[in-house]
Amino acid sequence: MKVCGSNCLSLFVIFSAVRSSVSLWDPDDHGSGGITDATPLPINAVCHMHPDAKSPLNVTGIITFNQTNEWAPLKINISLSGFKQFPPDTPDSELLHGLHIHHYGDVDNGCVTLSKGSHFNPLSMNHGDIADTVRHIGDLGNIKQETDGTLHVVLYDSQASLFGSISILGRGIVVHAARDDLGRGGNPGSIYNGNAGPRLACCAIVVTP
Ligand SMILES: [Cu+2]
Ligand SMILES: [Zn+2]
Repeated sequence: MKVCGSNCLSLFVIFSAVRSSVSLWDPDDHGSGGITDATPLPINAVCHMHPDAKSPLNVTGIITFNQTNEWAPLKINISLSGFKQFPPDTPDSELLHGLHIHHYGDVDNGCVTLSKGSHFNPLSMNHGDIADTVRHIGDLGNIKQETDGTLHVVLYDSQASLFGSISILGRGIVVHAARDDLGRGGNPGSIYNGNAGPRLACCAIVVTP
């Protein structure tokens, strides 16, 4: 039985050409390490902070996340600059900024999409501090800037995680202009969002090697 004639040869030529063109970019595209669902722990993630379009400041920097396994605490290393500068004797309360993981992480349109969702809250809790049992998973408390406008803080968290069905991967982070009242403000906004004021900058949490 004749399945194909001269067409077979041209089909083979086309197939070979596609194969060879694929092989030109395929190895680089998938990298040499090849992270897959079966790749063992740990997970590292990063968030590249960019200023909100409405902010008068130029807060930028990087937040890195490292977690060795799903039971280990999440290490959050925050290094930012561009905050307002203050005199050396400024009280701490003026140097604090609310930091939240927000539900949405799409930063293609600046911080606009993040503002359409509130804090990441898959367990339907009230707003609180990072050290509280009752809190949004996205509540990372307050971080304190230096008077020179920089900020270097390392946090360890036992609720936010890079693992599992309520992972923070793909969510957004917002650093706010004001101090977060941590749910203790005694008004409706307090247990909802902590009244941390306008957004200074935001970023998306993405996996990195
Ligand atoms: Cu927020
Ligand atoms: Zn919250």
